[in-house]
Amino acid sequence: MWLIKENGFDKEHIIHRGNQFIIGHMKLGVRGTLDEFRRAEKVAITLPFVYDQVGDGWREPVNAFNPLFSEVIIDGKPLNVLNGHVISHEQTLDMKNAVMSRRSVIQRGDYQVTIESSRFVSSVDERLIISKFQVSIDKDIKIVIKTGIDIDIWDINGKHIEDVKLSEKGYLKVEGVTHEKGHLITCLKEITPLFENSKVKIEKNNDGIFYGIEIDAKKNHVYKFESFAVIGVDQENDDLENKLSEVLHEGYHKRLEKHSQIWNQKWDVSNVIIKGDDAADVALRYSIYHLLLLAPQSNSQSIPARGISGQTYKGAVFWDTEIFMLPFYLNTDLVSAKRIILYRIQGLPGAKQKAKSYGFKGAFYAWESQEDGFDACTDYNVTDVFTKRLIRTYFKDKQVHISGDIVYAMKMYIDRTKDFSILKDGALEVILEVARFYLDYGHYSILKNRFEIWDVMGPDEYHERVHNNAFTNQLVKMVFESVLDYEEYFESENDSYFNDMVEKLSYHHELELINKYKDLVYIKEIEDSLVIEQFDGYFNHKDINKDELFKLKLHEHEYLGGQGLAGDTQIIKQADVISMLYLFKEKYSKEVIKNNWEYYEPRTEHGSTLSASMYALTSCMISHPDHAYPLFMKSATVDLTGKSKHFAGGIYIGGTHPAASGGAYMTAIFGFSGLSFNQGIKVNPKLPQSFENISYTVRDKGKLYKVNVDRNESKIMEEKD
Ligand code: IFM
Repeated sequence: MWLIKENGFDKEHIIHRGNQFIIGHMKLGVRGTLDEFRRAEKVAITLPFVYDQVGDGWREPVNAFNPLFSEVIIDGKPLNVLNGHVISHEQTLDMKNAVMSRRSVIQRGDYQVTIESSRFVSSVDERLIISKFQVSIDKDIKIVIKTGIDIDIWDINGKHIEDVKLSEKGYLKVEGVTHEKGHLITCLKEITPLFENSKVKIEKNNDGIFYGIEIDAKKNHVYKFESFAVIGVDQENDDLENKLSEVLHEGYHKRLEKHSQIWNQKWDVSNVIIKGDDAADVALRYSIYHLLLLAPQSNSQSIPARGISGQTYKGAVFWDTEIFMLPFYLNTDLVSAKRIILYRIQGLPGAKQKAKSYGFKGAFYAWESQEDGFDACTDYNVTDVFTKRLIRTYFKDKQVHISGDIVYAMKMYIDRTKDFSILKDGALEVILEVARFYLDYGHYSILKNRFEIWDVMGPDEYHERVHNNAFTNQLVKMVFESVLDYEEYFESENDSYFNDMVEKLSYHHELELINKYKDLVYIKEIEDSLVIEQFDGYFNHKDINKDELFKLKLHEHEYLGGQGLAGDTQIIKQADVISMLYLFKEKYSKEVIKNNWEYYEPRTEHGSTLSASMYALTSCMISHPDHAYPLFMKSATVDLTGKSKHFAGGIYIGGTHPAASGGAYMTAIFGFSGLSFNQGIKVNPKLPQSFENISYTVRDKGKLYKVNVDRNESKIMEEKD
């Protein structure tokens, strides 16, 4: 099943459909809005990793001009799904080819208009958006098709593009510069009208530049055109004109063929087929579709937490990418996996700068990372819904686990690929600087003879400024151990690189401390109940039932963390100890995992879409795939159903959820099929009731394998690459 289809039109679903039907790639994110939609309907052509800040507003990615705008005007008034009587409406995403289409039949007075369109963002030429549009009416009538470049852009903290110039040069052109860094953004558009006897006028106004094509439409005749647009940033603008004329010459279908070939190649190595459960099969494919859209396109790109779906979360990269998405790329696309790592290597100066700004040594990575590792997170990231005042949050300054997550990812990359060269590409320096940061941030307690890490926030963001978060402390230990492991690696290779780096970074003292503390990092005890306390004193918090707590809410979007309702209770926002148990599974028994699962799951809000998959994965580890199944489906369907938080406090946080997509993939592959690489490639299936079979392709150490997991028999076969 390759199609996602929605029938019927409901204004309430406009924002969600924009996310659900997204197309594009890491250079151009095109929300799944309709041709006639404008800023009010949250149309966005997002330019990932091109950021801008206006005044004190949040720094966010720039939304470009919209060349996909087209509408039909009859009797002097636009006729569209928003103002006409919608007889039928269908929106489709063809995941195989990454093409979005719509078909709407709209009635006004005594006539019905049928509008159809399709669009794709070329995966061959990354600056190109291609579409086709057609209209027919069941009556002879004069119509105007208005199509052009809309410049009235939806921005959350904009207006980001200034000095906008409109021109017509045999094609439509709009250019403008961004406010902060003066990036030149250009958009060219041309159409090839495939109908005759029309008059074309050019309209230029505050909304943009448009062709108005006047047609004496004949009953049931189809009027159609193809539209080609190129969007460039800075030096990419140099050959936009050539690109446009080249593509005009080739046309929609030829370009689609080339684009589809690339998508089909991507699917060849990444598709997963679930037999026996169509809903799971399509939901997982949809998750993979998102991960394919989001493959970084250069070494200075990683993956923002809301993908390419707009400006929420400031278009920034969080730990989501390393912990929840990287495993997909390690299995299917090593170029992207490496880029995810290189992005953090490039972010090292930013991370050192951040550590310094707080008075620490080493590298403290950005909680919300933009270009060059700049931290876009603010100290006041949430608004109080009652008073409209900003609430002090501690994501930026206390979620120190981010640096350890990055080292964890580097280690994962090296373990899976055996590509130790990444250490020389900068990963070793990152690891050393992260360890240096933790040495400085934590402290050795003489009385307790242990290394403790105080005043942090774990993945559960509701509990602020806690001591010895189990998750964070395990990561710190892992970072210290990694330093020594890589020291040993270079020694075994007779390579002086490690020692040279120690010299270069004046790291002798740190190395001594790491040797001293690596076995003294305080790892939270396993209690008699086999449960691990999330942080010092967590068990003393009020043990209230989740539903009871929610009943106390006075506002749907009120913030529960910090001083909010959950702050002094045991209700947690998202998997915390459970995430630690998944990441460090080799250190804990099944019994411990089971007891912690049973303790923490009822106390977890799953208020972040990162949460469900960690519970699903650990559920498989304790042989409860049927408990994992609903959590897997929750992760895999979040952007299909739109069932996620759209507000935190008063702040809009909607968009797509690639960490949930990655988590769903991980659950299917590592959970249900039980894939592991530790002792060669192996599976240990734990299929939920509804699955008959799961099959997929996976790369490991330069080889490609076809894995087929059945209830009775599993096969892993090497394939030709
Ligand atoms: O990184 C997450 C965080 O763990 C919870 N809030 C949302 C962030 C972005 O997805």
